[in-house]
Amino acid sequence: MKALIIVDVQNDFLPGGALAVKDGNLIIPIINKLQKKFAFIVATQDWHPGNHGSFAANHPGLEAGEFVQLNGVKQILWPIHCVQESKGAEFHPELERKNWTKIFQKGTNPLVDSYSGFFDNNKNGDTGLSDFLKSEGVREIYICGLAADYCVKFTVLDGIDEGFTTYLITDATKAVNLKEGDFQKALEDMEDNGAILIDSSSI
Ligand code: VGL
Ligand code: ZN
Repeated sequence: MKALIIVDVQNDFLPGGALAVKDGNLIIPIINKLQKKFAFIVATQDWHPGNHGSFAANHPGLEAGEFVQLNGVKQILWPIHCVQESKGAEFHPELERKNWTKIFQKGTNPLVDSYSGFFDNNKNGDTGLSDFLKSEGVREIYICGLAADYCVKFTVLDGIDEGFTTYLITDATKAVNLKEGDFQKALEDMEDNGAILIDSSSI
């Protein structure tokens, strides 16, 4: 069976949000249309406590875009975003949610960031997504959402590692692009590791 995984389509990653992805809103109608093609849909939600170690504000003297060591892992600092129960952490109101089977929250441990919807960045914490998909008989996963060069990419890479046939829906994702070319580089990383790049029109 195939599943659609919608990654982090939350207010803070959309125009006007704390960590806005340019044109992120343009993928919402594409994702809503895609959802009609899937009987099995899950979503991930970036869900940080206020004291999260990835927030620049929690490292006095440092700014977003700078790096720290967080529990032995190199961590880029972000503006405060997707704080649990905040408006910014909510899914965009135009995102259709009525057919979702389950939501997987990530980034809840203040000591480690979690880009992937499967595991946190040091691969200790497990959201349960892999076991859940496997227990439901899912073998192929189709991934879309935000952001292509962070959470989408790492969800794709872990999906491949977990043995799923993994598709990245290229027109249903947008990148943060901290550096020019990051989107293209993320696409290449995913493809080099075995992801199948596909346009939503061919699903
Ligand atoms: C994300 C940066 C920090 C994402 C989450 O969803 O791509 N990026 N937290
Ligand atoms: Zn985050």
